[in-house]
Amino acid sequence: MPTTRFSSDDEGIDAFYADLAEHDLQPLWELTGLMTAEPNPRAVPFVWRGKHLSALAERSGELITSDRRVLSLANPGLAGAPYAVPTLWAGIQYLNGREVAPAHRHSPSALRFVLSGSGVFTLVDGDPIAMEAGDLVLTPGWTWHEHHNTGAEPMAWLDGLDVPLVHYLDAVFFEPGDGSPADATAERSDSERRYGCAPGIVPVGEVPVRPHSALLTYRWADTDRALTAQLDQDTGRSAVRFVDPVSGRDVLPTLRCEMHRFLAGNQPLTRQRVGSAVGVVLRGSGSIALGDTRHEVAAGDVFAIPSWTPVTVSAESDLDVFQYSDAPVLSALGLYRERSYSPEF
Ligand code: GTQ
Ligand code: FE2
Repeated sequence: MPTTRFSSDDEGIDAFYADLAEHDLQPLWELTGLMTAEPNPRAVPFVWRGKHLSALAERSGELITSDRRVLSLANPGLAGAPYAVPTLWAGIQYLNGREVAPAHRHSPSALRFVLSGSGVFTLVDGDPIAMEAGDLVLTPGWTWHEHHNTGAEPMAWLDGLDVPLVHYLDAVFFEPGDGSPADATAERSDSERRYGCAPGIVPVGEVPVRPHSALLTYRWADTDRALTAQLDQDTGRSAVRFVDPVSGRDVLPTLRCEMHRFLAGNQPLTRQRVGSAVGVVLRGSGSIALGDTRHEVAAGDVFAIPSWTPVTVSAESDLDVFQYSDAPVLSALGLYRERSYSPEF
């Protein structure tokens, strides 16, 4: 099938355009939208309501038996693709009490962010990591992982993956486990014991060069302490980034993770960043302006931030927002930019 045929009022040019199409060629001078003054994302700024997410996840728990019971957050601008933004997957995973999501591994990297509940252990290459509210847990690309709900109560959490990006790059690999669940539990994961004991202290010896963080979980108590310590009293804001304690780099080669705190009545700041992001409200309430639209948000709400969308957060009660983005990719390619300014309300 020949490619798009362009047309012209000039007979000679029109015939030329027909021949171009016949040979699967297109004239640059007729193309629009290739070079825009600024990013022009197809994804739209969007909010999924926490109350809907939890109710629907709960129904999936009653109705569906599946290895991975996950509702994918599908951005309405992305033509039916199951992606929150063009490069990132966001999903609500739900495990009933005593349920297991069996082991597998894949080249896309994943993170889990827990909004509430407890009882689930994620085993990453056999290392059991307990998941509790406010915790960030990593399952880097090609690590084996399985989830065990050791409690009687169901538990849900947010999954963030780079699936769409890896898919566009035609780099998806997947391997199922052998089906025998390794149901280890531990007070503290091996990864935390070695790399999460104290800030800046890591074991002596050869550190294996890995593209991802040596520390596989970041506990809420630590995040909370950092946010409190770094609060700017004038602006009522603090923001922290999660990094590999060994290299100082982002936690995953494709994903940057941050936690932002806004005290009630904070001084707002508008931020624009190149690349796509997903945010989730852990605690508090307020309004988040995405472009020209202000959304009232509360704990559990998840939102999509397409590239270069101005974001302004105003807290009504102290607000904690977790965010993950594809910034390491943009950065590695020399494409990252950001700017911030005082909003004009
Ligand atoms: O927990 O292993 O939301 O493989 C999507 C793909 C979760 C998982 C998702 C996955 C997983
Ligand atoms: Fe997985």
